[in-house]
Amino acid sequence: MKILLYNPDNGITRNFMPHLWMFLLQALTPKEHEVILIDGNAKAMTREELVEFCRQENIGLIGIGAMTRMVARAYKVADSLREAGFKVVMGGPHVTECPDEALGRDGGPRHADAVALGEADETWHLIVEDAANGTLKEVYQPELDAKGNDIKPGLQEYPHIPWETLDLEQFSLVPKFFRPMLSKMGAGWGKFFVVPIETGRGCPYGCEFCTVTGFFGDSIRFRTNESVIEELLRLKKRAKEERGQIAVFFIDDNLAINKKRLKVLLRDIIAAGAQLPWVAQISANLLKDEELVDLISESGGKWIFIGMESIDPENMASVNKNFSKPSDYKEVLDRLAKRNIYAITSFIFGMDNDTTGVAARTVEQIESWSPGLPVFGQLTPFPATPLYTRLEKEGRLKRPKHWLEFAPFVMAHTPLKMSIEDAKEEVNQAWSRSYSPERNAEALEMIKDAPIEFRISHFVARVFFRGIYFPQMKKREWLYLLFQNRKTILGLTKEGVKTWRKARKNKKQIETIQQVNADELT
Ligand code: B12
Ligand code: SF4
Repeated sequence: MKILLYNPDNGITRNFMPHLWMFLLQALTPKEHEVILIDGNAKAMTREELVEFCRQENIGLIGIGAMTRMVARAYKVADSLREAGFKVVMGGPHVTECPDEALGRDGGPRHADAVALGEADETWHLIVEDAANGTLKEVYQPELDAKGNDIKPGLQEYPHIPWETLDLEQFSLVPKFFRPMLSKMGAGWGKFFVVPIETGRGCPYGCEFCTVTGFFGDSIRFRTNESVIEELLRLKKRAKEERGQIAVFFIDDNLAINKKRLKVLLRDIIAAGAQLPWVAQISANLLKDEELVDLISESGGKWIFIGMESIDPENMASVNKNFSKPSDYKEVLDRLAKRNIYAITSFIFGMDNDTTGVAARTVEQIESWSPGLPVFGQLTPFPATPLYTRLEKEGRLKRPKHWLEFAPFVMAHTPLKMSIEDAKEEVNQAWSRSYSPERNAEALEMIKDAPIEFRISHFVARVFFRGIYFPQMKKREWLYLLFQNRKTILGLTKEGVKTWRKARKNKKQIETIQQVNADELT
């Protein structure tokens, strides 16, 4: 049987990183079946085109995964495919939280023939077998323990994802028109992929707005260090062979949740020479350890995503995230920046103690810290989170099924001290100010003593991150952006060329000395 795994596009950015679930399920599919992957973020297709594709390929089962944010799109795609007679199974966080919605048991239309609840590592092969035998059931769920909770898959036996041979072309982050020029630079920058790798699952912190503790559970499970390192080494080899760049996103929700274990993993990565540039999510409270930050740096850590949420401790308490202290943020970022590691700092507006002006107040503080890449969003009640339940009880949900009428950056409930429109405006202001050409120049000035390669990568990251809120897809948009930042680009280019010439001169001098020494010896 041929199986299509499909991830709908997120409606904002086209291209960032492949979704791990697709590659994982592909690797877990019994070998007699063929699996095709399509990520709508990288390969845009209309619903008609997708139906036609499935007809031509004679697809026997379609698996669709989606976060809450893109579930409405996922339902539309599923509807078109089911109308054309294909069998659709849906999985992922949203349908786990709202299975009745996907199955049409809540009075709404039905979108899926079957749903996979929770982690599907151990149920996927059953779904495939049942679909192949024409006996697909409605609900697939992991086995339950004595307390009625899902038995979570252990990650000690992790499947082999063949990153070394997979066609990743659709995920290259380098715009096509830059590729010929960039492939000649240094070790080669004609292709740049970010690849997701998980080293563990689960987070016990239970922040009020987060689905992770509910979905993956509060017991943390890890892969073996050997299996993570083996995956890294294969990626490293591929990057070298293709004269491109591969960075890794360790997608664990809190990579340092067990600091002792992370330190051992990072030491093992260093010992095996498996370093690739990497980014990961780590909460601020776990980044106070100098030894850990040293190891992060030595093992290739470049960017750390930190869910800072708010600079107001009252807000942090209101979402059960008291363990992360705004008063620590500056010190944490400075500690990272000392090692040329920068932070992606995530903030949420529209919390209960936020008032208008929160963007200006927050950005002012951010600008006084070592520069990073701030990202801004609004508080969103995802289904099955404690936040959703609280707001529902308080009668504050304006759009209880906000995902069915998805509106970017529009809150689904009214914050206590500002309006929904205010919150949207605050988010907009924070993005515009943080990624303006002036701010980009200022951020680079703040790290002027860092080696040029770090400053270039910082600038490039800023230009890409801006795209989360202001997507730049077309050549014209890119050129305009580069024009706006021309002073910074010119400065970096001049210095880059100077450094490169100096390095080339030094190399020549060393070669001449070596030649002279060799001549004298013969
Ligand atoms: C990596 C990641 C991202 C990446 C993008 C996704 C990517 N390309 O991988 C980035 C950083 C861009 C991102 C952004 C966002 N993310 Co995110 N992200 C994650 C993260 C950390 C890992 C995802 C992952 O790969 N997990 C590992 C895989 C193995 O797990 P999985 O995807 O759940 O898949 C398993 C099962 O769900 C199931 N399954 C999944 N799909 C399917 C499909 C079928 C057919 C079947 C049978 C089974 C199945 O099988 C898999 C194996 O067991 C998760 C948290 C987490 N730990 O999952 C949050 C998470 C998915 N993100 C979340 C959110 C909210 C967001 C944002 C909306 C945040 C924001 N406010 O901006 C944005 C929106 C993204 C956008 N614009 O598209 C929420 C989603 C909650 C929800 N109910 O939708 C999560 C769960 C985190 C959280 N704090 O609650 N994210
Ligand atoms: S620390 Fe991160 S992953 Fe863990 S519960 Fe809080 S927001 Fe979710």
